[in-house]
Amino acid sequence: MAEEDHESGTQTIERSETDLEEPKLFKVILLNDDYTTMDFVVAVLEGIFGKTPAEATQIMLQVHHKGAGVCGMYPKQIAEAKIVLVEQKAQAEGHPLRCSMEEA
Ligand code: TYC
Repeated sequence: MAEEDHESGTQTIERSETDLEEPKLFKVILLNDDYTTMDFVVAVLEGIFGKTPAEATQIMLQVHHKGAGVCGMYPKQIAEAKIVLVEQKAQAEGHPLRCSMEEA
């Protein structure tokens, strides 16, 4: 949107909020394995991804049965940080749990 000031010859360009780019979002995907306990996965989904106990159980079971499931969608750096947190907690507690991410 441009407004001309005819006396001074200057032009003011206004950029409306809708021109701002939304940050790209990335899906954090939890992967199944045969060794991580179901309770640990539910605790990760509650503690790191802010899920309710019911949501966490549903996502955990979907991963267990289908092989993978989405834990949430975040800007790139947040998604990367959450993956590091999951894998650090898993390693500290002796679970092989892994995550991946993909552009949403
Ligand atoms: N498959 C695991 C088991 O039977 C449970 C599990 C669920 C592991 C989800 C990882 O992301 C996962 N104990």
